[in-house]
Amino acid sequence: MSDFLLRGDLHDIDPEVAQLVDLEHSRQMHKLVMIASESYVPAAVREAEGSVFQNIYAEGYPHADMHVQTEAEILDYDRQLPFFRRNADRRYYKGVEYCNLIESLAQRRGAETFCPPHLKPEDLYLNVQPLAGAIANTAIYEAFVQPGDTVMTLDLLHGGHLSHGSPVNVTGRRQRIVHYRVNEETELLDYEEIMELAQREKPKMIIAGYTSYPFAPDFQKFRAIADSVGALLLADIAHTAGMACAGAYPNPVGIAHVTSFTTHKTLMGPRGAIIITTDPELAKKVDRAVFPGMQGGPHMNKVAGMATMFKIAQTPEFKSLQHQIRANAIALAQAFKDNGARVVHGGTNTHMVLVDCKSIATHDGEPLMGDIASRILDMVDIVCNRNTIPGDRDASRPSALRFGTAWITQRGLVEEDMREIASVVTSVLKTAKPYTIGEKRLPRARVDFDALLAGAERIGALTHKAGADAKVRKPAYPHFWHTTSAKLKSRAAFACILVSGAQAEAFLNVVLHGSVSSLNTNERMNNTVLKRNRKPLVDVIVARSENGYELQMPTARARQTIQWLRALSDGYVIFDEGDIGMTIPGPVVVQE
Ligand code: DSN
Repeated sequence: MSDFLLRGDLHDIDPEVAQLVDLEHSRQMHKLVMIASESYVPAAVREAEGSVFQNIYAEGYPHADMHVQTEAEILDYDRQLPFFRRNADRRYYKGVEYCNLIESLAQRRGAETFCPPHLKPEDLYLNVQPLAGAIANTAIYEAFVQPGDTVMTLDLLHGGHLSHGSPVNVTGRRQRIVHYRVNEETELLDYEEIMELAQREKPKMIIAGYTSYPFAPDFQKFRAIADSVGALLLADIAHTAGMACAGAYPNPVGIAHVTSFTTHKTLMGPRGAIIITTDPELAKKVDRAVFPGMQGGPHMNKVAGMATMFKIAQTPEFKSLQHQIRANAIALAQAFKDNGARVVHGGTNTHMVLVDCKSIATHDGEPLMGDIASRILDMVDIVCNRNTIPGDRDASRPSALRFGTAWITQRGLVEEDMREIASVVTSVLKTAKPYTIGEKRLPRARVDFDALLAGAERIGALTHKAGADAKVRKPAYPHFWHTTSAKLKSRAAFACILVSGAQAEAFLNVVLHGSVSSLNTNERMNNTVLKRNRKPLVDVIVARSENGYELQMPTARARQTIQWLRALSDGYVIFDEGDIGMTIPGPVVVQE
């Protein structure tokens, strides 16, 4: 019988998407990813996430009796299936007998993982269905605060989250949001100030837990503040959930009324979120707010991934990893200080470090800003993000960088590697000459080419040493601006570089000594590639072809020339010290 099951793997059916997946995997292994909200999700979790649980609609929840069952009881198929056939469950569709089991398993393992010593796993109520952290938090607002109620959270600019009442998020529109801030001098949370604010504003809900404040809050103090005004305390440990269940960060479960977290950051699970309470009445409100309040069918494939994630989270290896993540962040912060950069908030006791770019470089009164610094670091293959810090006026002009150590610790890097990273970051960014462009005075900067290249080479050595998924070591990542093929080491006397693209002529007219505008197709001319301050770099023969402009030069000079031309095209290196912000036309394509 013929069917329509559309068999075939991704490489067979869709080589284009397969190639993009391979390239992305290769990028992740060939760069140092230091985005604090990311991690490398283990293959086993991804396998569960890619499973046929994806196919199922399971609106509702497992049978309430399953809440108290142990893992062995949940997986006792001989008992579970007759029970399901006779009693059904709290779901709307049939065909969910295994969904009940996988969801109960994820809940049970999660309860065991987060259970504080004074409670039993059955005292914890987990909703594992929220599709994302912001949705989990919005559901919590839905469950516990009314429109117009006051909610107290850390200011986004000081480290709070979009879903902590930012005016551009739904959580900032229905309630009255009051922000606490870090102390201006210490840049740390000041519990007396927070208590005073709570007494004055009488919030109905207080949120503790942050996306870019690098110290753990004191959840006991927050609970005391919440109790003093009758507020509900929400601990949002999205970033630090993995550390919390490993004892590398305080576990708020059993202290806060409600705890929320995403599952894909330090917890290294699928993209999704979980809400935990220890109060069955609060749990009922949470469940109703998630489904049907916020969502329809849960993504059961992610729930399957969460079950596997929690199995991994209970291993000694995972616990060691989380402690090393923290140790690495502390070493990184110290190394930044040792290299003269200002570490915002004074340090860290989590997985993240914030560095004030203004402290690293200024030029003609213009400070280095976070966006451009993050772009420059991407060129040296360190992936991090711009971030606001206390003192910044708005979220669109952050003056800092946020670095996270989860992913690089997973790959085996340790404290001495953190010192190397901090040294590379500061040695590259110290060469920056910031400037602004346009009426909006958008912050930009350019750095020294040699420093940029040396930085990329040092990070290349670290990524080579770091652990990688065997599957993606080869082929090497092909899209670095700084890599060239082995052919350039050949004995051929001359090599040829092709410069193409709509801007090629205009680009070459700036970076070569002589204009190429007079050159017709199939004509050639002698010319010179210019380096910094328009000094000669290498003499070339330029030939115009159908494909663009061919630059012929001694093979020994080709690699450096390709790197230089690509860097000029990308726009982050200094060409003319007298005119740092001069626009070089581009981008162009520079190929061997
Ligand atoms: N946007 C995430 C972060 O990077 O912190 C949180 O949702």
